[in-house]
Amino acid sequence: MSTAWWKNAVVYQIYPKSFCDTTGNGTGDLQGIIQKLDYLKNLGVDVLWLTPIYQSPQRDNGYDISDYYQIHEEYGTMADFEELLSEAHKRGLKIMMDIVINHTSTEHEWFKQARSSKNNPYRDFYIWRDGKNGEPPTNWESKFGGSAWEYDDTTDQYYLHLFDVTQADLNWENEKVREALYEMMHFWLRKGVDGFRLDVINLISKNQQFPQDDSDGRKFYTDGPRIHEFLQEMNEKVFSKYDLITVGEMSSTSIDHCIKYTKPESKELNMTFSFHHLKVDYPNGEKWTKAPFDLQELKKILSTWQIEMNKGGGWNALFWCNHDQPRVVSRFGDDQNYHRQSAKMLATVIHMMQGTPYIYQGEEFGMTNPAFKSIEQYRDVESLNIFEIMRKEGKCEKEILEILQQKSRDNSRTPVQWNSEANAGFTTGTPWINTAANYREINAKNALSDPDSIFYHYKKLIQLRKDYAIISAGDFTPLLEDDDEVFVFVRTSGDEELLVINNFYGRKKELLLPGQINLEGYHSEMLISNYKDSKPLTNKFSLRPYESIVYHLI
Ligand code: TEU
Repeated sequence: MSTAWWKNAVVYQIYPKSFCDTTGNGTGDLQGIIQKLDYLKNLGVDVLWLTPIYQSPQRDNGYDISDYYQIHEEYGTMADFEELLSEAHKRGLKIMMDIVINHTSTEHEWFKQARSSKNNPYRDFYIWRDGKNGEPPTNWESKFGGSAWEYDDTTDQYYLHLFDVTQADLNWENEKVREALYEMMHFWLRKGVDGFRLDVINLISKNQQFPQDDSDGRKFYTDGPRIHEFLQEMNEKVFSKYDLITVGEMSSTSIDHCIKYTKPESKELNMTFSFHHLKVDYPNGEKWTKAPFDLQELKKILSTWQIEMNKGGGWNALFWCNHDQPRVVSRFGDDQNYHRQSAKMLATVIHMMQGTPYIYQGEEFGMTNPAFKSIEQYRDVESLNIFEIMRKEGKCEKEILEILQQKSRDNSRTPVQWNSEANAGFTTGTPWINTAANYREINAKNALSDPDSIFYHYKKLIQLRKDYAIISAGDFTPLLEDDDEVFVFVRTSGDEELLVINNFYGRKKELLLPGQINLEGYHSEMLISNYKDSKPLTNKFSLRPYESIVYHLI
């Protein structure tokens, strides 16, 4: 039934906790999203992805679900959700739910039953193993630090948790688990939701030997032995019955697997998020260091994924930001001296590639990292764990705080800056996490009243994707691959071309296009740029700081 409408769509991610609070309790809610639907319609996006809104103790802000069938009470009620769905649909906006099925909260009824005795019918819903000589069953590490196994003295066994100790991994080998989860997905689809984002979905199939070596164990469950079989089953039993958008969040995956996950013949998913391009500021793979980013590496990774996924018939989800990543303008741009120019340049890069672009709340008007000064300002379970671990390793507090300022997931979780009133117009109460201090200048209201704002640049990029088929369909070729200041690429479709030029730094750049670009006989038009007076197409450019221009050649 798939019409592949999602190939031309743009998705907007909402982190409800930080989006808009209508009750004054300091936490965003579903009514807050309803209030902002006209704003989102104006931006021009097609789909709204809501991060988890189910009942949850909120240890990991909803990625720890205690009941898949209830709305978390701070967010509202099921009636609020139904109202949101219908108000969104009235405006032609679709709703994508976040499906977290690698694990549940340890407060989920299944886990409570499972932990109570070895004979409980739910025992096998989770992954239990005996310890080895008083040690955990394997040396696998949790993604949030420490062992991935937790000892439970009721039954003298360990359970697996790849994330927080309150996020117990489900046992996908058990058919009853799979059936229960498919039934839950049908429940939401019957309500009328339009798609799913599947959390860490490539981690659900574990190597049943539970081997170990001197690594952290991820190779024994990432893109695991039965992953494609499980996704095909999910597709057959759930997705194939509806016209949906499905995107899998893939933790440290490979291009080959992503092709297999997303090519239509596989009947698995529509598209995947991969994260290799967001590790270019992790020297030697280490996230918890303060480090500059490597543009060469970034170009290489983006280009390779563009070319190889296209060749293999796969489809990319395109993104810079989400609720786990720092703000892109602070990360790969300059949020001080070239806030506007660099935010627009980065937007152009993502929106001119092949795939389905995702915008994370606040990105569309250039929200920045908040530069928190003390550990008391952080809320994220990962950041708080890592803080303790780094302290134990002997790092001084100042150094740890500098690392968190750059790398913490809370960088993207501060309240959406709606206007210059108290708490950025997010809440009339005390926000659950501090607002970035720059909200008086950087906010949605200011952006809407300025025709040259970052917001209108995003709006235009979204519209261009609707107007020019080449933007979603064209082939991708990188130019000037060795240049370490600019990212230039060409998109091609039949006789048509797009030339996309981006200066990634705050200095001028003399640029000569390579000989293979033959401009003779082409009519060229400038589609978008981030300076008012960018030059018509020639072979030679004197680019200004962060200048970014797209030409359409026909
Ligand atoms: O994230 C999975 C994931 O692997 C990350 O991006 C994670 O934040 C990173 O490894 C930490 O260094 C997803 C969700 O997006 C995230 O918010 C959840 O915490 C996680 O799954 C567990 O459900």
